[in-house]
Amino acid sequence: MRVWIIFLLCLAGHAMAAPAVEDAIMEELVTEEPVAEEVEVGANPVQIEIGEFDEAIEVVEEEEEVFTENPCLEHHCKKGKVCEVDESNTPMCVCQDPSSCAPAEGDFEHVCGTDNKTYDSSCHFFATKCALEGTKKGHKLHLDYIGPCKYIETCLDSELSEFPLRMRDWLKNVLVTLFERDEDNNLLTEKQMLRVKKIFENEKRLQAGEHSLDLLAHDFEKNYNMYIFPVHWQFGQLDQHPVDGYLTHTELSPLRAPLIPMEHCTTRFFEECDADKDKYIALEEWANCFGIKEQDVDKDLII
Ligand SMILES: *[C@@H]1O[C@H](CO)[C@@H](O)[C@H](O)[C@H]1NC(C)=O
Ligand SMILES: [Ca+2]
Ligand SMILES: [Ca+2]
Repeated sequence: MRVWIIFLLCLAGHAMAAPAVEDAIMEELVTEEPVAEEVEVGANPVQIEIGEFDEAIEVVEEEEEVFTENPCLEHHCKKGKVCEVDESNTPMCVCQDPSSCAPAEGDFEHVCGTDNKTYDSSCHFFATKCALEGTKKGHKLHLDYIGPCKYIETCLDSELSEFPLRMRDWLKNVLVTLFERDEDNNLLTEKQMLRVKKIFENEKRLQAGEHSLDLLAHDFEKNYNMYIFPVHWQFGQLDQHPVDGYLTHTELSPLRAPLIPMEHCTTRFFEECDADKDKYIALEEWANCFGIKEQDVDKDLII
């Protein structure tokens, strides 16, 4: 169980921040898991790479011929595909056979698809998805969350309203931690640093820790301005493929996938966040579901 939690947190850490701050983010998240400190993050054998969920990132196939022995060495394929050469020695990406994926070393490598089927690993999942490419079924299939499929409790209305309270507070703390750790200025840009500095130096800031929902709600009301930037920042972190002011299911994955097994309101929260139901979460929708007022939504904050 412990490894599992660390695994999730490493993932969350990867998605949200640079590896150097993973343990800090872990501290933020695992307030009820005191065992976390004993485990060395770097030594965790089950860490997976940042690109693990980037199913939609098509690596542009290279046009020019590369005169190397094996043309596949220079030819990158997206997840679920592998490179093969045809008769004329031209490399191309073809669907990977799931049986060629490395066998999973345990449950913690399993992933659950939106078809509520457990796949041995994300490799197995993406290989399967590739084989369904072009079909309606393949189009609808996404990686839903990390871990074997399980029963996820229904999220009640009252619980749903708690989700943004904790998430906002967490985002603010992640940023403050990044600021504190960022001696070399490479975790945050200069502009971001200035914004977070203001939050960090604000004496009224609610310190990181376990807080009641009442206190979180009260703080949001009183110190509303401190939450505007963290909400924008997280959106910018996710809106990368492409950077267009909209989050696709895949772009949201690094945040959702590790969170769903721990927070049963995750799916419903992000579903309802897409207010116009067009399958994309626009910045305005995102800001709104975190309680940021319309007049404070500012594309320029995403730098
Ligand atoms: C998904 O699968 C799990 C495990 O097999 C099961 O317990 C759960 O009820 C399923 N969920 C849905 C929505 O069918
Ligand atoms: Ca996008
Ligand atoms: Ca939308």
